[in-house]
Amino acid sequence: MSTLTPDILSTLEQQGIELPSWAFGNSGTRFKVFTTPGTPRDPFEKIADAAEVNRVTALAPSVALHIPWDKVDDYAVLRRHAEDLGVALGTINSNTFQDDDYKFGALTHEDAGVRRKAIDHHLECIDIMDATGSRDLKIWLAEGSNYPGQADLRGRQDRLHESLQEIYARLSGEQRLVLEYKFFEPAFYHTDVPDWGTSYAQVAALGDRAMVCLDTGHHAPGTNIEFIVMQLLRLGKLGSFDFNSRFYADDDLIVGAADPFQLFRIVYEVIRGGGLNNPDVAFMLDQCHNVEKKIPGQIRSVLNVQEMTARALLVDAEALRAAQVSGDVLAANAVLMDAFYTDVRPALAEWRESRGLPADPMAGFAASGYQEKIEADRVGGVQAGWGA
Ligand code: LRH
Ligand code: MN
Ligand code: MN
Repeated sequence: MSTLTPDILSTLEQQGIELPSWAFGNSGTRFKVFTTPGTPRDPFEKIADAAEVNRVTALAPSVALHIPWDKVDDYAVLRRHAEDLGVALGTINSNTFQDDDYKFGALTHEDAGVRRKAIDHHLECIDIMDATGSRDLKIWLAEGSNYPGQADLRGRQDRLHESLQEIYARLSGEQRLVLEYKFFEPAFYHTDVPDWGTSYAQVAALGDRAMVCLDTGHHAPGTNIEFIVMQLLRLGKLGSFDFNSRFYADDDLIVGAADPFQLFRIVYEVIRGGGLNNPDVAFMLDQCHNVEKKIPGQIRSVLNVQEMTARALLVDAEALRAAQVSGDVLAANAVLMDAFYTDVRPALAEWRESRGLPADPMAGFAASGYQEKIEADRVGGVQAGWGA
């Protein structure tokens, strides 16, 4: 355990990464959805699969739901099912992107009747949060236009504000609203919440319990995402991450797969911004496993986040600061790179074993027989929602 100090290990022990229920369902591109043997047939089975990820990693204590993909008759029953398996129900995601009524918008729509329907959907999501014990309502809006002149850009911002205000007013206690931005897609000319600035402006107008959600795949290529992380933390408005990785656009690949260094830099700014859990920024995954097995895909993902967190915790903050103050460019850069290049995997494996976890969770899961069992037991799994 040479590289990781007791301080670092106790910080890592508190790390929790929320899994998206939809990562366990079938998904694909607009060209083809491949079915995967063993795919869950209902939300109960998705949660059982998520609990497996937590069982072999102790890193994934909660599962995010997407409504209506995860609609059930009784959310208290789903909650108990999750708790029996050692996990909690987490963020509730609304969905206003798969209904014909929302072709020209939902919370921003010109027609008050359509806005009413979309607001009511969010109020229903808050009722679900009351039953599941969830803290966060996550809103991503697929709203925008394809052609200049098609939409009244300014009127839509005003209507968005009014709609969000009504939703926000329904939250109670510790509940929060997190507003996710995305620079394009499905709309190609303008998007109503395209960037962190718009999301920030909208949530700042609501109140303290409204925050920004940063999905790492939702920026133009070359965007300095860690700078946005720093700024939102500085402003006290970073509520959550949707982690994934991308080569081109919103690829939803395994976090840390395309650019581990970027993940390291992002986590470093979280730590620099106050620590891993202070302020309380939810670490969530938002991924799809189109061609690889889903449970191992999620295990790989949470391990990638843990590894980059361990490396970010290794940054010698004092040496870095001294180099920055003295204007020693190369020394400052070297402090960061020394931490990034440290292979923490052997130390993490040893630490896991000391806590009764498999040293290699990928191997631990493979040896458990769970994958073979679900492949034999489950026939006719559901789609994650994309293309459904
Ligand atoms: C949109 C998005 C958003 C949705 C999820 C399924 O691209 O990132 O978070 O809820 O994908
Ligand atoms: Mn997302
Ligand atoms: Mn996305």
